[in-house]
Amino acid sequence: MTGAEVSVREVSTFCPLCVSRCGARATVVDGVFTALGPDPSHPTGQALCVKGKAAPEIVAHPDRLLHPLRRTAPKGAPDPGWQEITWDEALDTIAARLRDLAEAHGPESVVFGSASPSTSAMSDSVDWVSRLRHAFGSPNLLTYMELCGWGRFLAPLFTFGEPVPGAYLPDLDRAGCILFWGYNPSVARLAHATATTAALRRGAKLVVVDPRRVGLASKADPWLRVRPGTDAALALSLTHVMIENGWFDLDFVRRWTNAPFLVRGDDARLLRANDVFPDGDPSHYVAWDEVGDRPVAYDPAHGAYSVDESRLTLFGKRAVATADGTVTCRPVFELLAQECGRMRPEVAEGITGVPASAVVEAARTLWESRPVAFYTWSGLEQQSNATQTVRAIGQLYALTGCLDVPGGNVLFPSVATNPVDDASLLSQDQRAKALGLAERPLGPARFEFVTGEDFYTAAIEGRPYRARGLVNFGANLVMAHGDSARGRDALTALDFFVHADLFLSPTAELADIVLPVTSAFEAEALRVGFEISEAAQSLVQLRTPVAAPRGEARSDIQIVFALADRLGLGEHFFNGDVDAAWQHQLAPSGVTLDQLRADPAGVRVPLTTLHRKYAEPDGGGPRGFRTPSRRIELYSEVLASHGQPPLPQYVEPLTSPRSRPDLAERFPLILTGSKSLRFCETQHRNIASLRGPAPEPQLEINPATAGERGISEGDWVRISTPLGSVRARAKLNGSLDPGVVCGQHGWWQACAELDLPGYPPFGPDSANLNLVLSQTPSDPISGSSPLRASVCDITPLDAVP
Ligand SMILES: Nc1nc2c(c(=O)[nH]1)N[C@H]1C(S)=C(S)[C@@H](COP(=O)(O)OP(=O)(O)OC[C@H]3O[C@@H](n4cnc5c(=O)[nH]c(N)nc54)[C@H](O)[C@@H]3O)O[C@H]1N2
Ligand SMILES: Nc1nc2c(c(=O)[nH]1)N[C@H]1C(S)=C(S)[C@@H](COP(=O)(O)OP(=O)(O)OC[C@H]3O[C@@H](n4cnc5c(=O)[nH]c(N)nc54)[C@H](O)[C@@H]3O)O[C@H]1N2
Ligand code: SF4
Ligand SMILES: [Mo]
Repeated sequence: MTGAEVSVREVSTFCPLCVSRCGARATVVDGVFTALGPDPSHPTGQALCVKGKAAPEIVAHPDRLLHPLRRTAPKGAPDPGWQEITWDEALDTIAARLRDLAEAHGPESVVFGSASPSTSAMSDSVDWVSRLRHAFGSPNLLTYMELCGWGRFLAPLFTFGEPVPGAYLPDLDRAGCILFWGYNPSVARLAHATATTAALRRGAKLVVVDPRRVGLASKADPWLRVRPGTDAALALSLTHVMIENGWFDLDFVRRWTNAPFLVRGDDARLLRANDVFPDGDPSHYVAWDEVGDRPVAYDPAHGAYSVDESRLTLFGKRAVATADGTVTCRPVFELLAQECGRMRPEVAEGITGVPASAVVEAARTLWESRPVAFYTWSGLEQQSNATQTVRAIGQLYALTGCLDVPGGNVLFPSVATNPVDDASLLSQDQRAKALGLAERPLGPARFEFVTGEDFYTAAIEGRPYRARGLVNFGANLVMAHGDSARGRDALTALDFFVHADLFLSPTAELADIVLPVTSAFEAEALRVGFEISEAAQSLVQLRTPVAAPRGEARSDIQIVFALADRLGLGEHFFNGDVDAAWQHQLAPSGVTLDQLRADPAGVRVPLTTLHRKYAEPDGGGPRGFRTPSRRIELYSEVLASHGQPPLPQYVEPLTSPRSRPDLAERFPLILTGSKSLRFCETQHRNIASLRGPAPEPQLEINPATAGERGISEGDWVRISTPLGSVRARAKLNGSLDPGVVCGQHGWWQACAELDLPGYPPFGPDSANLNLVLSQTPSDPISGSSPLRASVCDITPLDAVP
C-alpha cells in the first residue's frame, strides 16, 4: 500500500435472510461489502448467525445470475440453451405471454409464486407481489402456506378468530413458562433464541416438545420426546391432566370461550335460543344458569349472556325442554373433558412415547409457572393431521387463560401503515376460482393460497382448470415440495413460466425466462416492525444498499413495478415510482422516506402494548374474538358443518407404521426432518464458509437402530420410502427414539470452492429428501403434506436389496 487511504464505512442495517431479521452492522471497505456483524442496539440484533456472517460471500458468489435469460431448447432437453436477453425483451415477452394467457384462459390460469418470507428476503416485497397478482386478477398464490403458516396463522382462526401464535407472539421477556412445540428457535429464529436464553436466566421455565433433544430442548424441564405426528394426543392428554386437577383458568374459560354453550345430544348442534324460547333468536346460543336452574341465551352480536358468566355451568348434563321435545344437552366443556379423558397419560404414552409421569409434570409446570407463552412451527405444520393438532394445542392454551396477557401470547401493536396488497383489486368472482377451494373450502384457498399438490394437479391434469402460467419469485418448488418428480412434470407442463432468483435452482432450470434478482444487500427495502416485542415492533427501517447490484440484477420490487407497467397496470403501482409507493405505505405512520434515508438505523415510533384487547368495550358488549360467536371456539360449528370434528381430536398420521401396517414390514421406521443451522432451506450449500463444516446431507439415527443395520457414524446410507430412495450420511443420535430417524431436505447445490459435489434433484444418486416424501395423503382441511411423519427404512448405501 502506498499511503492511499482505505475508506471503511459501518452501516446500520438488518439481515433479511430468514425470519429472525437480525439487526446488524455492515462493514464496507473501499466500496466493497466485507462483513456483517450484530447490532445489539437493534431490538433483534443481539447476535448474528453464520448465515448472516456469510452475507458478503453470498453477495459476491460467482454463480450469481447476472442477466435475464431465455430458454432456447425445449423443456426436458438436458441443456435449456440459456441465452442472455435484455430486460426490455424479457419484460415485453413476459407481459405479452401473461396477457395472452389471461385473455384466452382467464387470469386465474396464471399462478404467482414466492419463496417463503421466512427463508428469503421476499419479506421485502411479497405484499407487492400480492398487489400485482390482485391487479392481474389471479386468486392463486403459491407460497407454502400449507407447510409453513397454516398451523400458526390460519388454522387458529377456527379456535381464536386470531392468528395465535403466528401474530400473537410469545411475550418472552415476561413469560413465566415458555412452551416450544415443534419449534427450534436456536436454528430457526435467532432473536427468539436469545430472548429465551435471557428468560431462562431470569428463572422462566421451558417446556419443549420435540422428537429430538436439540437446541434449547437440552435446557427444557421437561423435554417431551413425542413420536412424530402424535402431538395432538399429547395435547389432549395434557389438557386432561389440567382439567382433572383443576389446573385451568375457570373464570377465563367461562367468560371467553364457548365452553358453557350447550350441545344437543340428538344432533350434536349447539343449542339455539329458538330451540328453547318461544321468541328466541336463532342466532343466539344457550347455556345453563346454575343459580336459576334454567337455560339462558347468549347474544353473539353483543357478546353477552342475560346473566353473569359466573353462574354458568360447565359440567354435567341437562334435560332441556325444546320445541322438539326434551333433549339431553351437555356444555361444550363437559364434552371436551370427556374427549380429553380418553387420552389419559398412560394411554397417551402408548401413542406418543412420552412417559405418563412427564405429561403430568409438564401440565403442572404450565399451570404453576404461568403466564405461559408458546410457539409452534414446522414440527406441527407438515403433518396429515396439522389442523386438529394445532386445534388441540389451542384448546390447551385457552385453558391457561394467558392469551394476550403480559407474558403470554400477545398481539404487539404495529406502526400504522397503509396496506399494500390491496385485496380490493381482486373481484369476488375471481377469488372464488382459487385452486383447491372446491376440495377444501375451509383450507388455504379461502385465503388465496394454493397448495403445492393442487398446483401440480391443475398444471398436469387440468383440474379444476389448467394452470398455464407461473410468475415465480424465488420459490424452489421442486426441491421444497414433496413429490419432486411430479413438481418437475407440473412445471414442464406449463405454457409459460418466468422465475426470478439469485441462483439457477432446479426450479429455475425449468423456466422459460429467468430474471436476475439483487441480493438483500444490494437493494433498498422498507421494514415496518420486527415483530417479536413492543420495542421490535416500533422500529421502522429502510435497508440501505451496501453493495452495487451485481450484473443487471434488479430487486423484486423493481421487477414487480416494471412488470405491472408492461401489463398496463401501472396506475395501481404509482406509475412505477417505488418511492411514491413507500410514501403511500408510510403515510399513516408519520415517518418519511427522507427521515429513514437520513438514518439507516431506523426510526422508532412510540407504541404502547394493550393487553386483554378482547375485553375492550365494543358496541353493546366486549369486543371478544373474531369467531362466529365472539368467543374462543373450543367447539367449532364451522368445522362440524363441513363434516369435520367440532372438538380437537387425535388422528394417527395417515402414513405411519400403525396406520399402514401393510407398509410397516418394509418401512418400519418413522422419518421426520428438520432445518439446518447453516443453511436456509434449499439454499446456501454453494457458500464455502457455510458448507465446509456441514459438507453432506445428514440422517440422524439412534445408535442401536444403526447398529442393527451395520451402519456406523458417518457411513453413507440409503433412505428408502414407498416412493424411492435417496442418500445421506449417518449421524448417530442417542436422544432419538430407536424407531425414528430425522433427515434434511434441500440438498442439490455443489460448492465449487471446496470441491464438494452437488446432488441431482432426481434419480438414483439424489440426496433430495422430497423426492421420496409424498404430498399426500394430506390434512383433509388444509392439504398439509406429511413431510414430518413418513415411513422409511435405512440401509447401508452399498447394500444390494
Ligand atoms: N422435506 C421438507 N420440505 C420442506 C420443508 C421441510 O421442513 N422439510 N420446509 C418447507 C417450508 S417451511 C418452506 S417455507 C419451504 C421453503 O421453500 P422456499 O421458500 O422455496 O425456500 P428455499 O428452498 O430456501 O428457496 C428459496 C429460493 O429463493 C431464492 N431467493 C432467496 N432470496 C430471494 C429474494 O430475495 N428474491 C428472490 N426472487 N429469490 C430469492 C433462493 O435463491 C432460492 O432459490 O420449503 C418447504 N419444504
Ligand atoms: N437456520 C435456518 N433457519 C430457518 C430456516 C432454515 O432453513 N434454516 N427456515 C426458516 C423457515 S422457512 C421456517 S418454516 C422456520 C422453521 O423453524 P422450525 O419449525 O423451528 O424448524 P425445524 O428445525 O425444521 O423444526 C422444529 C423442530 O420440529 C421437530 N419435529 C419434527 N417432527 C416433529 C413432530 O412430529 N412433532 C414435534 N413436536 N416436533 C417435530 C424437529 O426435530 C425440529 O427440532 O425456520 C426459518 N429459519
Ligand atoms: S438468524 Fe442468521 S440468517 Fe436469520 S436473520 Fe439472523 S443473521 Fe440473518
Ligand atoms: Mo417455512
